[in-house]
Amino acid sequence: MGILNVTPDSFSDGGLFLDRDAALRHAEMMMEAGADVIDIGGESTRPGADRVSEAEELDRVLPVIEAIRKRLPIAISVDTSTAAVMAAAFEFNVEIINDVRALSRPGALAACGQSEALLVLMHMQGTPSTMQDAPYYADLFGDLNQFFEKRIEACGLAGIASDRLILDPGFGFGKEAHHNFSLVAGLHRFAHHGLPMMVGLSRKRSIAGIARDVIAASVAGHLLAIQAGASIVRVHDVEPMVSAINVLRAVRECEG
Ligand code: 9MG
Repeated sequence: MGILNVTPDSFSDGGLFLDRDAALRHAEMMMEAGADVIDIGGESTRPGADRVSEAEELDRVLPVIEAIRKRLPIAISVDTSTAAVMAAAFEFNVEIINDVRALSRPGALAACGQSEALLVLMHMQGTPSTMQDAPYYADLFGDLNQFFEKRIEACGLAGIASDRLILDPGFGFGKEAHHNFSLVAGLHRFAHHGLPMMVGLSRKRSIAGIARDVIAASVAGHLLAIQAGASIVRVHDVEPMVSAINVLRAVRECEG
């Protein structure tokens, strides 16, 4: 999954893709590099980020969704927590809603219940403005598993079938580096939910904090996550990620 942030303050790409044509070109580049999905987001979720208005988020993402849908043969994911944005995105038959708040904002469950899109339920402790203020877990895997159970149950009550759900531990969302790396190592401990898992480590602080080459380090982290059970990786740098996945596939094909 290639990341397309259409925010002015995104921590990794500095809002390069606010302009619709630049966004389209970048999406096309990621598609040509091998991305299967483009994840379009108009509300920054970096630590300390403020909320944007619904109108502003719609203004940022809708023209880009429309342009990509018209011009590129690629699946679209929309990174949003806002029910009105979800509803508007469904008019373009987007394939995935990627919600870092796991459909907890008012109206989100109901909006998604009206669609057939796949839904990413991500774990976050706190909110983007406070989440990195000394995050603490009494039982990291127990807390996340309980969270996933509750959100899967809430989806079921809203009439959303569990085969539409994807789980994401939310690297960097209310987690210290040691939490993030423990989650990569223990990703299999979420496998009993029987749902696909997605991860996003791309250029995040825990990665940048231990490596001079943040792109190589992101690829390595994602590859380890795939080995541990992830089936979707959300990345800025598609080409090196796809190259690494090709090697993994070749090795797996030759496994005895
Ligand atoms: C929007 N966004 C930023 N980081 C993310 C992550 O790790 N997972 C998901 N699902 N979305 C993310």
